[in-house]
Amino acid sequence: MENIAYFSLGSNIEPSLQYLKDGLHELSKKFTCQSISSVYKTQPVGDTDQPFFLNICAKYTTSMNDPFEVLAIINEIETKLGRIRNPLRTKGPRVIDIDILLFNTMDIKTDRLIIPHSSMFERNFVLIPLLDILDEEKKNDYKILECIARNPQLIVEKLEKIRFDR
Ligand code: PH2
Ligand code: MG
Ligand code: MG
Repeated sequence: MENIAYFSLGSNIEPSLQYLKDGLHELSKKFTCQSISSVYKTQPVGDTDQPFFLNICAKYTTSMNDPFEVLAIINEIETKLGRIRNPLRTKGPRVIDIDILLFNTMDIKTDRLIIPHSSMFERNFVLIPLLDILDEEKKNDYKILECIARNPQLIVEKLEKIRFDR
């Protein structure tokens, strides 16, 4: 069976756009890319004293049924691209962050993985790119537009779309 995974990618260490492209390239080696949002330049949220981010969302299909297996691959890709975690500043600058937003219609809460992503509905830097690619039906199910309207205003600038090779 084909499983559908939506990912969020973010980078705020230069060259951010290249890190996003490299992230997509690595993801497409493991999963089948269906669509990629435009690139958005977004104001940092949470830990605000850091550079602007570039954020995108992407939809993939996969024969992997286990989201923990998907998580392990994502963590490998982050490490390969040079992600170093700072335990003293968990929301600080990063070369690449890849998060699983949705996996089919799965609803799980564990220590290592929460799906839908625990804070995605409060983050317009996730929801605005997601709106580009999310199936219409899911936009309604998750009330994405209502969530965006409810969230604090975010400075966002829409940039170009990344071309990708499958
Ligand atoms: N990621 C964070 C914290 N804050 N802000 C923006 N704009 N974009 C991000 O990807 C982001 C953030 C931690 O995951
Ligand atoms: Mg993450
Ligand atoms: Mg994150």
